[in-house]
Amino acid sequence: MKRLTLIAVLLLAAGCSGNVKKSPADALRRDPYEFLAERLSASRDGAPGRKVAVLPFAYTDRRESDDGVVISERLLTRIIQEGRLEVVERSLLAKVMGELKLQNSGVMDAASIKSLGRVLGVDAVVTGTLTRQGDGSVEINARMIKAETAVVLTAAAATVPADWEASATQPAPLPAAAAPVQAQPAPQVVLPAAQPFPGAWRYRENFRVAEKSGAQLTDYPVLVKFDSAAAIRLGRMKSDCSDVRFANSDERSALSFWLEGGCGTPSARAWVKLPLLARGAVKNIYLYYGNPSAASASSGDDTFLFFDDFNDGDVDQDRWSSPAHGCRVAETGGRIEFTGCSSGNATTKTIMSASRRLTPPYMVEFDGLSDDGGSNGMRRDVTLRWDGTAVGGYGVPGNSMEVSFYDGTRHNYEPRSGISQAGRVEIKSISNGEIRASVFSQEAPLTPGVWRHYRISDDGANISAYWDDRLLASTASAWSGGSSLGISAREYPNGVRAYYDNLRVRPLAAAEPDVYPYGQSYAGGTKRVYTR
Ligand SMILES: [Ca+2]
Ligand SMILES: [Ca+2]
Repeated sequence: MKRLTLIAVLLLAAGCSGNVKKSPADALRRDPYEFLAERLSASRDGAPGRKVAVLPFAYTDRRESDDGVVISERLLTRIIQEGRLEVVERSLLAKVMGELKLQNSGVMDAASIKSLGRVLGVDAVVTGTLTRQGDGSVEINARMIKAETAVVLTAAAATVPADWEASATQPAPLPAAAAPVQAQPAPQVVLPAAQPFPGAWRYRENFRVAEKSGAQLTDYPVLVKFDSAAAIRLGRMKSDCSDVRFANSDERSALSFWLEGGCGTPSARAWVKLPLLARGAVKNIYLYYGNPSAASASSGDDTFLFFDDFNDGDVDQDRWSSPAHGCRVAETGGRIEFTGCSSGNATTKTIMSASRRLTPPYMVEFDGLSDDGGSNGMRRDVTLRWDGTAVGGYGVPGNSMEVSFYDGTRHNYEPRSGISQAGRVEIKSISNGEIRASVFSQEAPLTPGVWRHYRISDDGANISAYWDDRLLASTASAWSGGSSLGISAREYPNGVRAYYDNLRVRPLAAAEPDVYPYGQSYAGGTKRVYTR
């Protein structure tokens, strides 16, 4: 009945509009989200530019699902594209809903809508309910509600295919050909064995991941920051974070992750690999903890395309080969050390080559340290798109792109054809050992003995270098050589040691997914105690 009423409202509105806009039938054949956005944006009440909040939609049968978040997110995007309404940013909405202790149920009483409207300063909120149809599609009933009075201003209905469901079900391990991605009637698949959660884990926090690049991402690590300080202080998490686990949107399937650091701080950093993040999807993932008998499951090898934490004291032959050796390389103290690579102004160069082939787009990240034993400093080179050959007395990569970071204390030192200065980055195109093009960027002199974080992104067209998350230099490159990755270091003039640690390579999307805590308690997300 209700649905019929809404459709009647819709048809009436269309019939009365009197202009030559497309009929609802035409609109429905177009894009259902666009159709809804157009209807809601065209609400009679209020002037253009009205500010609205789009709440997560929910199923009428109250089943637990990500679907409402995906749908409201898509609708929000279309409303923005429609350009007639101002929309509250999602993270602000989540924060305010958390502070007001409002359920994300999609159905809200008048008082809640009024208080939400006041706090957010919006004129109206968009809410909606979902009904799963027999063919697996989802019927959306959306309403625009005036915040001041909680009166429904307009309503519209549409049916959409559940085309995001691949992201909510099981990992699709490798090529799409082998993975049935037909829409299933329900995303809440109960999985058989080997699903450890919740089991002995007593606490969990809910995070959401929003796909932002417009492409389907597979085996994609995302950075999840969580408040380990509070959880440890309350005795809920082990002090070494070894009981930390992550689960996919089914709340059960374990996700590979690597704990980068920050255990014991309010901003612990974990990279969590999502088997599949559908285009435009917003999905739940869960952080579990509170299992005193759990041992660490953090694994960089399982999370990244290529990884080395240099922790076991041996340079791993299955990870690295050394096509050009000139100085000592050793794993020591949980990092890899380059030392004795030069004497006076003469430099030699060691290149370690990753055994795994890597093709853009990807992101290389590592931590770097230079000790303070030298009078000048250390140059650190990362070679990308390398054909694997080394030429010249110093083992220069034959054909490649190379990013060099200069860690040191002295300016205006020229050891070679290029200009080496403290605190510089250089991106070079190298052809048969000759530098063809070079981009420099100046940075303040570094403090030796301090670990810094380095990133190099290669999206296939541009190579960009970062220090401590700050972009320093970027250059377009037409070079499409090999797929080897090399690392090296050389000192000026002598006595300096250079270190790499936590080197990893991950796939790179055109835009990183957004990861944010989601729940009633904004600081730290929702903590659920499992009672058994
Ligand atoms: Ca090793
Ligand atoms: Ca290490």
